Amino acid sequence: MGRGLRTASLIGAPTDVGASDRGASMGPEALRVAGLGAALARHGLKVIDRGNLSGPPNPSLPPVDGYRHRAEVFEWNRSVHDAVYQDLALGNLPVLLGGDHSLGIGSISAVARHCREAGLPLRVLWLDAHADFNTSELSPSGNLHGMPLACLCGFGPSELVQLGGSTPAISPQCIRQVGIRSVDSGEKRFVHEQGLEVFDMRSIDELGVRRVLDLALADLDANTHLHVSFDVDFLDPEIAPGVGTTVPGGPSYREAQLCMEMIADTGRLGSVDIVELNPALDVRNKTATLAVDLVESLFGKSTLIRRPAVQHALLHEFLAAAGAVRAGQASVLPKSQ
Ligand SMILES: [Mn+2]
Repeated sequence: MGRGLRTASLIGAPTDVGASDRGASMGPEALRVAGLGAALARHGLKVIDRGNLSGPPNPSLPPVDGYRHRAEVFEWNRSVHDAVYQDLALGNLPVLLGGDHSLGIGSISAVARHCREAGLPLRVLWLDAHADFNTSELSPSGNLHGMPLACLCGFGPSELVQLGGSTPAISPQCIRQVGIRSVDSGEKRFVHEQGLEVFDMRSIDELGVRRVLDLALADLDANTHLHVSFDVDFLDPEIAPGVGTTVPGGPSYREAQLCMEMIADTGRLGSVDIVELNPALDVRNKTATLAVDLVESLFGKSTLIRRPAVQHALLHEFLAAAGAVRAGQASVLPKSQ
């Protein structure tokens, strides 16, 4: 990192076998149509579009032993794992275009394997309305897109749990969840027992995005690989209607932008999932366009070329003067520059 051009590889996984609603299988094309490749290229990345992986169709069957489409979810995740792992080995930054969120199992187990082999610490930032920490016993639906984090932490079907070659793929300690506002009742207890660090919407209400992201991104060191798993349902459905499982009360446009910009500021971003975009439920591809806009920020788009020292100096000058104005000691705002 920091040396020469970084290469982002777009990996499409057009499937919705892990979801409740059909349509997330069209997500990769919608992201491409919204200009994802060109947007990343504008931010100094070399972009390789690897096209779409292939896998089994959606058989639309009911759950068997607590899981829907277990075999199909495994097939897709095995392909995702292999593709992501291969790009990481080449030094590229994989961008998984989902597809439903069960694909996070393949993607993150590959990232975890890469980090284990390279001796890098891993931080997984999970931006989502849901905790995705269900098990077959806890899940009301059996849909595997509600279970990826539990699978990654060792709880789930053996073939998914073992996908990355070491079980569990990750420990709950490396996960930070942000934006959570819908957790099933049994899942709630399990998340607590496993000690997941969850920044739910209440914490964003009370602390603000800035403080929450400061906490979620604390203690990254110079080697840390930061993986962002961005479920588009993280966003408030008012601005992002194109998802299957909308939950009201999510981050606003500005809150989401700040979140992405703060992640970019760390300079540690190593891999990304963009999942659960459902064009069948979208309005004129508006959610895909928004997702691309936010991903641009994730890769460093900002309004200004920020010079932290100068910005802070001006801010302090302003705040000091504003305090003086309130105290009746001054009547004018500070001259800028
Ligand atoms: Mn999710």
